Amino acid sequence: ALQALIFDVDGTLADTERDGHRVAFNQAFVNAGLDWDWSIELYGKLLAVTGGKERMRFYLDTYRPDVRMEDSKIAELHKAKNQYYAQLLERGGIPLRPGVKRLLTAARAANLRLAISTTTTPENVFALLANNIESNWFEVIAAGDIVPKKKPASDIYDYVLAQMQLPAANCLAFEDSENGLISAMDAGLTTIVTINDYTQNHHFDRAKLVLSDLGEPDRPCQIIQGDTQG
Ligand code: XBP
Ligand code: MG
Repeated sequence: ALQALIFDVDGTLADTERDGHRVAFNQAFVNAGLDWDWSIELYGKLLAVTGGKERMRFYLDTYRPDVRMEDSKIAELHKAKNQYYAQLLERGGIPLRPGVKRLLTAARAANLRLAISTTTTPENVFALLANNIESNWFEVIAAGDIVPKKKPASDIYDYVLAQMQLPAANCLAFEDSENGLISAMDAGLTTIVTINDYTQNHHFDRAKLVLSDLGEPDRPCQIIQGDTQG
């Protein structure tokens, strides 16, 4: 039987990328005197690489092969980015996606266990939750560099399952991206995808169900792929 729900964060619990992380990255770049400016469109391409530090390295390798940058400098920029990100969330910048709070509340009432499996830095998860719900609703918050290989590797979901001492068959994962879906599926999890602007053209063939979002009573979700039987 179903015992736990495991959630991705960025793009799934909230639309944090375009108006959150991306804006914060650009603030960090300006503040460091760099002329990098990640447009909405470019950021969509950069999202192919998960993890903020890894994303900056990918950007340099791909678009600025002339620039040399130490890992320590990238780590410094990443830290500054996350501070800007936290400030942005404190201003109430980013709400949870439709249906998220409703589902979490219903799951708790049904005694389902809850966990988080994300590529983002732990502080970013706490910043998002602090402005929306109690972080103690989640018994495991697996985030960032806690595993060496980020999504699409299954490591972060494997880690959550090990922590919860649950077989994948008793859990359901929620994701928004192809990298996230691959990660969850490779950990053996049945996965529901809620798409967003950045991920709507990703391949979700292996998902159990693909939805526009989790919906609200006055604004039901659209079923993009899959059926509701079984
Ligand atoms: C999304 C990501 C993250 C965030 C930024 O991960 O790829 O890299 O864009 O986070 P998920 P950091 O959807 O799995 O939560 O800068 O803190 O790495
Ligand atoms: Mg995501």
